[in-house]
Amino acid sequence: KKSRELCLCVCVCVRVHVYPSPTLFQSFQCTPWRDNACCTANTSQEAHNDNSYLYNFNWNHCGIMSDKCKRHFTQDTCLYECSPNLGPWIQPVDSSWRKERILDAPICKEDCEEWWQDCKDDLTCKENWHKGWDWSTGINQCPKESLCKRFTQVFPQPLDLCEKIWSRSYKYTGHARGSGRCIQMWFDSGKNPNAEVARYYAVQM
Ligand code: FOL
Repeated sequence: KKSRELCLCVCVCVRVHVYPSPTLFQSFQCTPWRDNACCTANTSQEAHNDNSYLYNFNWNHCGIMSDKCKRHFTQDTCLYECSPNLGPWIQPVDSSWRKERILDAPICKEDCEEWWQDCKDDLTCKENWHKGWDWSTGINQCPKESLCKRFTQVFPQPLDLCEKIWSRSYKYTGHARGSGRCIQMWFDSGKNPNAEVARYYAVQM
């Protein structure tokens, strides 16, 4: 009983400090976007769930994905769904599940490298996670011919992960976090560095 009360106390404290906004908009890893976001509170919550209604996507298609790896996919979902700064890289597409995509958004070197490092010990059966799954059970499973391998076998370098996994949503850049030349997946609430990056590339393009 005591430990339950302690847990409740911790949860309440976290809420008070992390979500001061009366609307409780956003959740956990999507909070950096809470002041200006393209996603709803519902979507930001769903971004944290396995097999969320967003795309019914199963991260655990080759055994349970480690937490340290999954947090990068959650962060990617927050950026993809919530960022108001991806305009220069939005392209129209004609597919069954979306009318627009992002193409070649210049992801910061460190964000890509840390994602790759933290997923090194995890397994996957596919290089492009957008296409070719077996959806017969309603969630994506590895197709018969695709064996589970280490991420490092499927994605030898960080560039391979960031560029190939979502069909070139991202372009790997040599640019560093804070340079104003690359999109950051991770940043602290209240100082979104990606607005300046979008402005820079919008002028260039
Ligand atoms: N993150 C980023 N950065 N870019 C993205 O484009 C992105 N997309 C998703 C999640 N995070 C992203 C969405 N993921 C299917 C598979 C994955 C997915 C959405 C949909 C899917 O239904 N694939 C079918 C083909 C569907 C079709 O192309 O018509 C399949 O064959 O597996």
